[in-house]
Amino acid sequence: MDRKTDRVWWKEAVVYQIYPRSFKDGNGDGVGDLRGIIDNLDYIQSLGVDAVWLNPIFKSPNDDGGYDISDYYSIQPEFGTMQEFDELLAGLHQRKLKLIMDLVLNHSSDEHVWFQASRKSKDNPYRDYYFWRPGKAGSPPNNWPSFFGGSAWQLDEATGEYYLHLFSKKQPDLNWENPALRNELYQLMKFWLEKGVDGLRLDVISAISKRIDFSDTTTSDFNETIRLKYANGPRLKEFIKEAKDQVWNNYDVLTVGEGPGITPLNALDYLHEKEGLDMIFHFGHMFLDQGKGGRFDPVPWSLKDFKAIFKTWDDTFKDHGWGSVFLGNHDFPRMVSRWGNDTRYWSESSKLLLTLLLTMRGTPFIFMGDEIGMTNISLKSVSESQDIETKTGWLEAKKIGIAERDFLKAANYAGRDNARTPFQWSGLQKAGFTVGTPWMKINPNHARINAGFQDYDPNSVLNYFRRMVKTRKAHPLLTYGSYKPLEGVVDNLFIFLREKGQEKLMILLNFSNDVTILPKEVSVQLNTLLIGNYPDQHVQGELRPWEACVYQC
Ligand code: ISL
Ligand code: CA
Repeated sequence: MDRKTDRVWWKEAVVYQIYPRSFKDGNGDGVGDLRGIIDNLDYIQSLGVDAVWLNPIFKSPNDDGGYDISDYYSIQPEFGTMQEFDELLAGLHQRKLKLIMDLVLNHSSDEHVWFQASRKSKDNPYRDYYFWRPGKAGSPPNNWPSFFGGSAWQLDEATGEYYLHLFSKKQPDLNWENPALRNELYQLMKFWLEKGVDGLRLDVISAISKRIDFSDTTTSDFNETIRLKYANGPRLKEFIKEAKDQVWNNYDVLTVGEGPGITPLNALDYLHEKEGLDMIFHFGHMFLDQGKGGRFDPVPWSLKDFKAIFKTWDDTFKDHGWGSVFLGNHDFPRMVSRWGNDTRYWSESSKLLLTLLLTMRGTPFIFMGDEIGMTNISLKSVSESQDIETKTGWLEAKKIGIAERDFLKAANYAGRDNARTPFQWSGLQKAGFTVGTPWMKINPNHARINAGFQDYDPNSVLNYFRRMVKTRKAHPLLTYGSYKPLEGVVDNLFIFLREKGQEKLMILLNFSNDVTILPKEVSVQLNTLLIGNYPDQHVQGELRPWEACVYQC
């Protein structure tokens, strides 16, 4: 039984992702916080979005941007108080906005009381809340690499054993094999759902079932190691089903799982109305420009491959399950810098990418700042990075003799700092983000790119985004209609049809700096232009550089 045609809020929603540390500082300490979000709920509502996905706001030593939780029941003090959380949730609900929280259940912080107890002794009742193994002749138990460089195992002197951490050594992996641990996680999820939270984004959910033989990885391709060794473990479906039975089925809650390593061939294993997740984030397109060395080994990408991945994933979800669509988030560079042209065609390509997000089949997730076309930042040295993945990536690169200049080039193209620069509210100093010293470098281009200016400019990226959201809402076929890409068009054009009943829309995107002639068989179908990203009328028969058009056929 599948609810492909059922109408549910999260299929019709446009979701806006907020990275709280960088959205707005409400108390002048240079760090974004809940007060800053509360004070800008009207701005969020003005976007026309339906839900907010908040990156983790739980107590954390902030080793990995809050993805290292030391207390699942309290708010990160820098972000505010539980009262402010309640105020934020009420403020969202008053505006008919839903809240999706980001829960990290694959690992905790090493400062969590569970881990503090677990490491005390081999027979501590909490020992098996984590994975402890003896080393092998003075080496780690196996050759698994961490996402953040080095081994995925850390020797703990107190008991002379290693503990597993797929991410940083301050993020020990939780042992889902242990039912007592699973029950603790179910309890904490109920705590937040009882408060009225509408959705959960489940961090690295694809990795919660470990292959406890811990056999070595046999590939040097890190994304293959994720797929074969970390993700898709033997009990993954079982654990998701149990969480569904124990918790999620008792609430009207959206569950969207972050699924590195999940592929089109097995994605549906994890999605099910009664026994699985509602959606996953898949990373097919997000690894397109990553070479064998992973994030800091960028390689050219092609629109041909990009289109093929969208087709493959749309095929995966066309009859069962439901897709999510995103082009950026807190883990990836800014979409206009990565997929568009953030110099000469900055405005056109920002709008083109927003058009793709809002006309593609699947629930669109818009990363804060992309609605105003925020771009990558250029770090002058690795020491300016605030991201553990870049800092440890540099340590690894140095070991193999890569020059800082070369590593920095890769980090400025692909690093996560790009997505974490403070939101650019105004052209004033510090971009209207804070009156204090910002925790992270602010992009100097905020003088030109900011929400304040764009709010008043009818042709701004921001107002185009607002119009594009309204267009999506006005045409339910953009939610529930079919998806059919045009094959055989020239490589720099991405053209696809959305159809439902008698209505048919064609979306035409020119991913290039060149004026491109439209094939005859396309032009003859074009009737009324619903929306386009050039202020003046569309020239029949061609697409201008980075031109996006949505036509009624
Ligand atoms: O797969 C990846 C490597 O390029 C990234 O998408 C990412 O590191 C991975 O998917 C897990 O991301 C999530 O968990 C991490 C945290 O650092 C990320 O911010 C979070 O999105 C560990 O909690
Ligand atoms: Ca603050």
